[in-house]
Amino acid sequence: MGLWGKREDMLVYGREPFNAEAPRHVLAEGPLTSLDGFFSRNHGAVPDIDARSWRLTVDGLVERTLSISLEQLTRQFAQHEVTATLQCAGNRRAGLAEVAEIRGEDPWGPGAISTARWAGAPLADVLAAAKVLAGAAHVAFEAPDVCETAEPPTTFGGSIPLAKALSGEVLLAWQMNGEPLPAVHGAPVRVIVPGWIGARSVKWVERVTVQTEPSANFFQARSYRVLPPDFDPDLAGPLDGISLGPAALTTEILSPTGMSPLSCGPTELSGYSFAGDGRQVARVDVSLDDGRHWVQADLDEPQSPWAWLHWRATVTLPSGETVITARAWDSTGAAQPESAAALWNPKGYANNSWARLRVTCRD
Ligand SMILES: Nc1nc2c(c(=O)[nH]1)N[C@H]1C(S)=C(S)[C@@H](COP(=O)(O)O)O[C@H]1N2
Ligand SMILES: [Mo]
Repeated sequence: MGLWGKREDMLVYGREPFNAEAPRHVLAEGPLTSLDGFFSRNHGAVPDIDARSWRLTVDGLVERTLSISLEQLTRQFAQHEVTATLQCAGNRRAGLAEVAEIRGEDPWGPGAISTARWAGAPLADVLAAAKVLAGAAHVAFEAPDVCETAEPPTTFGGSIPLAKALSGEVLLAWQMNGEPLPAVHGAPVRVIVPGWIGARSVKWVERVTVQTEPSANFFQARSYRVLPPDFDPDLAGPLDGISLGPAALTTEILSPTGMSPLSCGPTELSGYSFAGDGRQVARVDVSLDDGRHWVQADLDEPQSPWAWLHWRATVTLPSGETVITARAWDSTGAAQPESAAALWNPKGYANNSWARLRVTCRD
């Protein structure tokens, strides 16, 4: 077994902070990702938290400030389950790095995305117990892990608008696929914000603050923002660029993997598509001629409105080299953008351009 209980074949970008994604064939295995293949994205060392002394503070614009133990959280609030896909804003960054250099960020492939069945208390129920006061607009989360590479070093945090926080799908989760939440995924309790970039699903959460403004934490105010292409991220000030929230519609090809030559003829392609907050994947097309002709893929039934779906299509691959292209449409009629070049941004976020995979076939 690898680090943090992960598979040996994970692609590990760093041991501490631990950052790793599964190879394509693991993501293709099914609608839920096994715990040992679930990607992990960390900005600091995994904190050592004693679940017995852990407490969650709920404060800010609330009538009653709460301090909740794990036992109180799990016993006094009804347990809800949500199957949700978690995707890092840096998923598929490698496609942007091919366009132009991206400094200081890991070149994630298609695997900074995974899906689990999360169980926990709806954040809305906990906020109802604290009674949110008038004027509240955002809910901020704080965790104790420290990112040493931030300027200056800082703990991790972020926020979501109050409307999202009060929607039933946002959880304070203590279980993942029926198991207690593993340490690397935020034990004892993490936030799960379905449909939003992974950074808002704060792990090891210790404090929930209801406030008028978004979180001033580095990871909300300065990082996870789409900067204009000509901005130097080191010189960008707080609130420069566009703050990322709801995830962008995206697609990847998982099979074939592009690693070894194929035999020509009918070949089954498969992959994932994920639509993000409040939208559904409505159609997936594949092309063998870079989008001049498209074939519609068959879609698997998604496990929930918050989960990716897998799709498959059979195409006849010609001899030699072919670039397979795939793109999705969502329930609003929007499609993915064609090129990574058009989306390039200095921190390499939100690459949701068409998936492209080069394969070679032999007769
Ligand atoms: N406390 C804390 N929460 C965090 C992070 C972190 O570094 N510290 N990383 C965030 C990011 S950027 C992502 S993509 C997800 C990754 O969750 P995972 O490691 O469970 O896959 O956690 C988010 N929550
Ligand atoms: Mo992320």
